[in-house]
Amino acid sequence: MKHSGFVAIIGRPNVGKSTLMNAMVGEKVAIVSNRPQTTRNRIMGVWTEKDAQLVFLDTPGLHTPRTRLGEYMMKAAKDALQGIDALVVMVDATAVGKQDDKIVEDMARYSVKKALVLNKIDLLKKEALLELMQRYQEAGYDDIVPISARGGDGVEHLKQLLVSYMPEGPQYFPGDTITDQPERLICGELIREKALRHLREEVPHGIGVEMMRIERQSDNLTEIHATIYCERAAHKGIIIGKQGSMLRQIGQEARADIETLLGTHVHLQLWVKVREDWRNRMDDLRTLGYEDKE
Ligand SMILES: Nc1nc2c(ncn2[C@@H]2O[C@H](COP(=O)(O)OP(=O)(O)OP(=O)(O)O)[C@@H](O)[C@H]2O)c(=O)[nH]1
Ligand SMILES: [Mg+2]
Repeated sequence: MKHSGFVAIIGRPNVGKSTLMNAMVGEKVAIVSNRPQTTRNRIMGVWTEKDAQLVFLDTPGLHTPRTRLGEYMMKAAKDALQGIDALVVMVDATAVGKQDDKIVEDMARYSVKKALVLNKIDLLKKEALLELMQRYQEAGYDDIVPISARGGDGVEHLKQLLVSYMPEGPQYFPGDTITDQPERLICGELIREKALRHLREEVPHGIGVEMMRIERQSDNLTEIHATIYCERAAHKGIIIGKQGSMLRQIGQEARADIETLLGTHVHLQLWVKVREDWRNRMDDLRTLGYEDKE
């Protein structure tokens, strides 16, 4: 192995960090949604070729936490910065604000190689992009890289740049590793993704998924039981929907993705449970996997 190392992806919620990591790895490793605070854990994604390996750490979007879950998320983001070889700081080029400037400034202090990535350029006029590049010229980054994580523009260029940032190092993971997340966790995340996709306003933030059971029944069938947590009785009604229509929709979409992931048919049973204020309760956070491993 010639070049290898760890790359953290940092930025405000919803800028496209998880989309970028998936694009880099070439597989869906982290869930994506247009709701802010989609990612709640540090998620690893690995890309390997003959003489290079990039280990990406996708992180929860930086924000001021209002719950214990939020605090856990911010700690996960901060912890990801330890021992990295390079940093990708990402902004949404169509919506740069004060919070982004603060993050860009704070992260400039890290003494590792750094790329400032301007994402979503597919939605941006050239003049606006040039202006933005000008604005960050003196921000202290090794490169400013405009990309469209979703469309693919600039992604390969960024990857090669990151490889060039890497020190000489070992192959940290076997060549076929793409993530550190167990299958069980990814299944839960896929269910949460579909819930986020269909739910509005404050409901998505209060969603959690507990995987109750995941069991191979045969070579070609997996049985999965999962519980969707929400914070209010009113939310439960919304999640279930008219005659169960919403829950059915979420279940169908999640099942399709899980079948692709596991390569078997899936029998998916979903329940909905109200747990008031679970985002502030340690026992619930632990049950849902939001727990410090140290
Ligand atoms: N138009 C456009 N949309 C994008 C691009 N990249 C990401 N998105 C969209 O932006 C939204 C947020 O993407 P995510 O990858 O979930 O963002 P994130 O930064 O991981 O968000 P958090 O996990 O909440 O911090 C999704 O709806 C994506 O489809 C892009 O290059 N162009
Ligand atoms: Mg994310």
